[in-house]
Amino acid sequence: MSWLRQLILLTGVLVFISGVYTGDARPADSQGLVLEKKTLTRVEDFVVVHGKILKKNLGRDIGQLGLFAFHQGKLAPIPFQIDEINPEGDWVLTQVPPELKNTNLKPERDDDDGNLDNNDELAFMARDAGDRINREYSPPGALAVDEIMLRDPVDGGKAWVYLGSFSGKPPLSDRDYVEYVLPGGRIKTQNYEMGFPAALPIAPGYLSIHGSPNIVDRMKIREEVKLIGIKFSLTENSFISELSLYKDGPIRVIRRTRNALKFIGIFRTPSAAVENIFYENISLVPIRIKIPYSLKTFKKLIDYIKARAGADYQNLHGWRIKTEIDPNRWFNIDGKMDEAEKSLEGKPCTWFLISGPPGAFLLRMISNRMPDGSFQNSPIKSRLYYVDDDLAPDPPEFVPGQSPNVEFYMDGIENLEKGTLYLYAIEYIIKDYTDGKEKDYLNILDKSLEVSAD
Ligand SMILES: [Ca+2]
Ligand SMILES: [Ca+2]
Ligand SMILES: [Ca+2]
Ligand SMILES: [Ca+2]
Repeated sequence: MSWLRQLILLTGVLVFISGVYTGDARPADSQGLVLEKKTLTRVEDFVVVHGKILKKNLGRDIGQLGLFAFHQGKLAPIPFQIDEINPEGDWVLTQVPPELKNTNLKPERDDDDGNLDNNDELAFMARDAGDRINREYSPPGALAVDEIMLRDPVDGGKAWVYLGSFSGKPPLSDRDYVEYVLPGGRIKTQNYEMGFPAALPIAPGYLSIHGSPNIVDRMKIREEVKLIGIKFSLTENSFISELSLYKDGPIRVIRRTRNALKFIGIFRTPSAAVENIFYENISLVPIRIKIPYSLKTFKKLIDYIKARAGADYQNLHGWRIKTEIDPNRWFNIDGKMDEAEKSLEGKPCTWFLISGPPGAFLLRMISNRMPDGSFQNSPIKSRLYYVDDDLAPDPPEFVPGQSPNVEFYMDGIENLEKGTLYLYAIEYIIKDYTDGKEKDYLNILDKSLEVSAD
């Protein structure tokens, strides 16, 4: 029976070897390495993590930090950027546009000059996050590692990324989602291209989505103020706007303009910095306004303030629009106002969506949130201004007629209190739009991803 013994022995050895072999052959996805599979399904969100929760890497040189995710058996660098914010809460912008090289604009520095601190921001795209892995495998050569977890409050889906610091240059991804094209500062991504007139670099004058022709006539700001019986009016032409510093990373471009207002050709307000932020699929204008005194104090002097702001479009015949007023109802953009469209005028509204053959875009006006998404008590409320009429001029404009002109009336300015106010306009460029898909985009802010770090 020695052959039987040998067979048993051989089988045992084979089982043993195959066991060992199996273990060695799949180190990448073995039980020991992956602790939890990625279940997060959201793909459109960007993620911003404040330095203060990245405890393991706080104080370290930003140039020596790398971000990693585990996908299909491999831990690899993913695109990210860390943007510094100074103690006053302003962006630290480090790049000077070539056309401004001979001015006194200089790259800015944070007070710790390039280290990760509490208010600096790590930014990356949610879809790049991956599986959760055992800490001892992450990432090779790293001196310290923060494990960052994303959780979708809608369905509980999770995903992870790993921020590691190194003794020299970290391994980096070579993917770049957004391009800043100079001179002029155009934005180019897979989803859209946006350009700005030289005379008014704060306001986009060119927008192509997924290869469409330019759909923008111009951005409009129209304001009428009556003070102690005297009427003043402002348009976007009342702004003096100049291009300033920027920062162009793989995830977003932060583009600053400096803007002042001129009144009746004589007065000029001090100029204020405004930053627009551009991601691959989202453009964002967060405005931080410091209000030096309560406008309520002057209420007796103010007869009224009427203000509206938004965009007048072009080349959109055949597209459709829906709004928050009745999210299930479409209106045809055809250069004519019908009765149903007229009923939209002046109704409370914070978003609209326009959809056509190349894709769709969703625009939100947000006045009740702080930059971190938490609630802000603001007297500002928005209502819809909507005119789809090629024959109704609204000067000043480049393309005569409103085709359509979609803006927000901003009510309540006269009730502003002393302090800091945040206002956001956010535009989402949506690929392969299907009816109802805006819910995913509204969730980006309304049910934002929860971020924690360990
Ligand atoms: Ca800082
Ligand atoms: Ca810093
Ligand atoms: Ca119409
Ligand atoms: Ca027009």
